[in-house]
Order: sequence, then structure tokens, then C-alpha cells
Amino acid sequence: MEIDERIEEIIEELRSTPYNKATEHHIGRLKAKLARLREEAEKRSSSRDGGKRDNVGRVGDATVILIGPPSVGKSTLLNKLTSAKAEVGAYDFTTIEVKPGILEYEGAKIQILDVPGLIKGLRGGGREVASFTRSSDLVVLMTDILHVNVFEETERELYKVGIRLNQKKPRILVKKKITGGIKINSTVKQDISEETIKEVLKEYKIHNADVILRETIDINGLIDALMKNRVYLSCVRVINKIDMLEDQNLRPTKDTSIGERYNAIMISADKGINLEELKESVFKRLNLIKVYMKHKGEEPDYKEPMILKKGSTVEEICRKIHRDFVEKFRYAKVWGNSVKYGGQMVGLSHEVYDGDVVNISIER
Ligand SMILES: Nc1nc2c(ncn2[C@@H]2O[C@H](COP(=O)(O)OP(=O)(O)OP(=O)(O)O)[C@@H](O)[C@H]2O)c(=O)[nH]1
Ligand SMILES: [Mg+2]
Repeated sequence: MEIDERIEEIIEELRSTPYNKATEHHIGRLKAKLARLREEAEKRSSSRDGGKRDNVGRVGDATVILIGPPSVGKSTLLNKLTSAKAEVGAYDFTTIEVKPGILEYEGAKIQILDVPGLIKGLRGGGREVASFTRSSDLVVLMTDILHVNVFEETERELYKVGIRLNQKKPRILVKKKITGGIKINSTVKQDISEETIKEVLKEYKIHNADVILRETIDINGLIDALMKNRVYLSCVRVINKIDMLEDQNLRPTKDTSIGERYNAIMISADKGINLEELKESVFKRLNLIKVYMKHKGEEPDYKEPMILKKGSTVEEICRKIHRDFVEKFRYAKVWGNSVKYGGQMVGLSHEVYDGDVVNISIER
């Protein structure tokens, strides 16, 4: 049987199976099977179409990807935010190749990727979009005022290929073992039964493991924790072309209700409306921090902060300065909120905080 048919069959069975305590473990098994088949289908089809993979180098401090249906103004926005000169057209699929640009904001260099318009089913270029998304830091989900209802559809398509938007990684740890069966430890009360958890694990051929649950989980979360291809990204929704409403005297820039309803920022890429608000929101959601480097006996360099992702350690700082720095590293001295006292000596694994001053000592 074709893989697509098997997927359809399972979806149908899931649809017709009522959810209750007696069916839960069966549903768990079906969902796990579905997740595996979908991954398999994606793998096969991407090798079939020659695997047009992510081939754009990542530069800058973080990467944002613009995703949305054709003709909503993605390339127009890229051109407005960066010095890129992407082709803009009044017809669908103007963009056929991924185009990068750099937005400079608050001292950070943010790479923006303009990708081909996305259509339902992630066929053709869609899988390429998915592959670019996996290695981005933030998704800007874009549409225009004529198509405000596509957000959920697009999110569903991305969900199917393992991309989780504005969702936390489930706090589930599975430590595989050789013997001893499945032992489940939970720090909180669980709704799903042990039997269901075991059924799902069985689908992944896990028969011996310690399972540690640090929050209330559901079947989908458990499957996500077992699949390797899941990514968790922040997402900002954008509705473009609000100038069109203005043409019709609907005073959209004052009437923010559409934006609120869809939890989206309303912009006009073409007329340059609300772009500052968008930049600010993108910057905030990227969760970047600034640290200031200091040479021994000198004042910190407050003019050119180093931009890092929140959660970064001294090791990441070293890598950003020079590839040799990790090997030659002796110690770092840190002033700021991440340490107990100014000038504290720390190692490579020390996490730095926003506003820290850092001095690195290496072997000469
Ligand atoms: N009225 C209005 N038109 C816009 C705005 N932004 C873009 N457009 C127009 O929308 C059309 C499509 O713009 P593009 O930037 O090529 O759209 P795209 O999303 O990159 O499209 P694809 O590459 O085909 O996926 C062009 O005719 C643009 O001039 C806007 O803010 N207001
Ligand atoms: Mg385009």
C-alpha cells in the first residue's frame, strides 16, 4: 500500500474513534504511527524532487523567515527592511528562489529570508520552505488583508512537518535501557494512562526505558518528544496591505480590531506603515541579549555590543570572536547580572545575561 494511502487510512480511523479512557492507548498508537509515516513520506518525496535543500549561508546574529501565500507582499517587505532587491510582481510565485537580506536593528544584524509563496499541502517549494524554516530562529507568518483566514491553515501545514510555533518543548525525558521494562516517573499528576504511554513507546520500538515527566503531557507532546525532526520556533503574525482598507475609507490604521482578532501586526510594506512596530516586535521575539567585551585594563566597548541568543554561554562568545578561542581559552571575567560579584572568574559553560561585561583570557 502506498504511504499516502496508509496515512489517509489512519487519519480516517482517528476521526472515527471516540476519545475515552478505553480507546486512549489505541489512539496513542495510531498517532505515533501517523507521525512516523508522515516523516517517512517527507523523506521520500524530498529525495524524489532532488532534495532542494537549505543552501543559503546563515550570517548575522539571528535568522527570520518570511512565510505566507503567494503575492501577499513578502518580497516587498524584504526590500523595505533590508538592502536586498528581490523581485516584486503582481502575480503569484514571483519569488522562485530563497533570497536573503540583512536588517540592522538595535545593533543586531538580523538575516531575513524571503521564500517562495506557500500553498496548501507543502508540495513542491513547500518542502523547501520547511527545510529553511527548521534552521531559522523566528517565523514571520505573513498574509494580506484579503486573506486573513490563512494563518491557521499555514500553521497546520507547518505543524504536519514537525514545526511547532509559539509552543514550548515538552519536558519529557526518555532514557533508553537494555532491560527492566518501561518505568514512568512523573513529578505531576498525569491525565493519560501509563498504558497509553507504553503503547506510544512501543511504536518507536522502545521497550525498556526510564521516562521522566516534568509537566502534564498529552499524546501529541509525547510523540513530539520521541520524534527527532521537531523544532520549536517563535512566530509573529503580520497582515499586510492595510493601505488598501484606507483606500476604502475604512480607517484601518486606527481600527486595530482585525489585528487584535488575529493577534497580528497590521502593516503596509509598500507604503511603509507600522514597519517600526514590526521590527521592534521581531527583535523582542528573537530574545537576543547584548554583552560588552572588555580588554584587560581598558573600558568596556559599549559602542559595539556582541549580540547573542538568550541562554548563550562564554563558549558562544569565544566562537564568535575567533574559532581558536575555545581551544585557547583560559578563563573569563564577568561583571553584571549573571555573576555574584564583579570580575568573577568563570568557565566556558557559564551562561551570560543581557548587559554583562566580559573579559576573555586565552593562552598566547
Ligand atoms: N496595496 C499594497 N500592495 C502591496 C503591498 N505590498 C506589496 N504589494 C503588492 O503586492 C504584489 C505582490 O508583492 P510581492 O512582494 O511580489 O509578494 P510576494 O509575497 O513576495 O509574492 P510571491 O513571491 O509570488 O510569493 C505586488 O504587486 C506588490 O506591489 C502593500 O503594502 N500594499
Ligand atoms: Mg516574492
